[in-house]
Amino acid sequence: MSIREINFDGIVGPSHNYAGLSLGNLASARNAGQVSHPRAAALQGLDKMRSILALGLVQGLFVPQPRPARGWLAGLGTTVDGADATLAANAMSASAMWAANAATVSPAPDTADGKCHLTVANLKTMPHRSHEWPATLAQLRVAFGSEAFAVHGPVPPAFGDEGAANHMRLAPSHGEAGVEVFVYGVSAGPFPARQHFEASKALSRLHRLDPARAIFIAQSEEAIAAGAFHNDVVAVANGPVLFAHEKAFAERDVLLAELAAKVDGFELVEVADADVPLADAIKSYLFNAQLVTAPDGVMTLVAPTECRDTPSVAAWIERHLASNGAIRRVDYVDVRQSMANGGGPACQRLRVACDPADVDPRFLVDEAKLDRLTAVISRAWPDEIAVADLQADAVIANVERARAALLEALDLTKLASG
Ligand code: SUG
Repeated sequence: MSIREINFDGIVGPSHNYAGLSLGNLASARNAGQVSHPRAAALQGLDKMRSILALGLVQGLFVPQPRPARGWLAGLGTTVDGADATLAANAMSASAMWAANAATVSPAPDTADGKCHLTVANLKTMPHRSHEWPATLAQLRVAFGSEAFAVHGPVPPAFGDEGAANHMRLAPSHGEAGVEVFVYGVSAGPFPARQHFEASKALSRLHRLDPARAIFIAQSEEAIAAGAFHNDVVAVANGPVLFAHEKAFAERDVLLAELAAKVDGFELVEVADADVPLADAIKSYLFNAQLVTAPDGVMTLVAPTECRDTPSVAAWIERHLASNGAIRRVDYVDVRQSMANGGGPACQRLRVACDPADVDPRFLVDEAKLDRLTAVISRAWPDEIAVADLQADAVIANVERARAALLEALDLTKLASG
């Protein structure tokens, strides 16, 4: 078995829009009411996948969900036409594009039964995200249908779970036993804490982790209040390296002591608030970058272009690269359409360490497949969507047609209804 890191990116759905639905997500609030560009958004996502392939990594995808979410509206006793504008927007969100919130993943070397465990996230805190999980689960069951995986339904909705965005894994290498860090939120001033401690504990049990190698740590209240609605906005891990803002965690010293004791070769790359204030970290999404080890062994940060454009962040990156630190290369990607809704490069991907041979190949991509997807999206995705038009018949027909064309191109029409 050869375990490799695979990033499964959510293809940006044709209903991508800026309805401003996520309280505590500053970009989503700032851009509420803007006209979105679904085609450009999806093409930016495909270009990011090409950047990852170019590094020599394996790349995967998830498909957009059926929108509008007609079944969810029916459960609320209404329809697309009958719903008020807010409810309709909740049913039209393309938020499943942020695959880091699809599930939490514990790779085989960490689990008692030697399977790679995935638990779909219930995303119960935000209405527009709470109806994602059934279609996500259907997809996980196909992509990870082999014996090598154990796919779990959601943790009961009493406890909010937002998936891998609040989970990090540190290990000497992807194929070795790791330490899993579950980050939860307690209280957040004006904003909701989305990951509940009980949900994190449940995940560690469901995934059959060794309790000695699971760490539970609270997000700092200051980080959530500053707009870090998910931990992956202020921290990311790769191999034995933790890259984090100094204000990410409530009990920073406790976490670092545990990691130093439990992870062979643990290395901290910490950014001081004096160098990059929390507000700049959140605006630029420095930590919502993909920190990956290319096959040539070079640890690379695939960061949003906003990092280059934020002076404190650009200066920090320059100093770090010159200092011979753990991150040896920084590549920039333009995912501005997603960023405007608070989703950076790392939000768009679910990282799964597994043997690529165990994954349904329809969920893996190469350049040729990306070319085919580019053609479908260029032809079928709407150029733009105004929030006021989210219930318009023509918009809805276009969104449904576009998704059907994509499923057809990927030979995944069995996912048509969810
Ligand atoms: O849940 N934005 C998402 C962004 C998720 C980012 N994911 C990670 N950090 N892993 C969210 O807040 C936009 C809201 C709208 O469509 O109006 C939104 O849902």
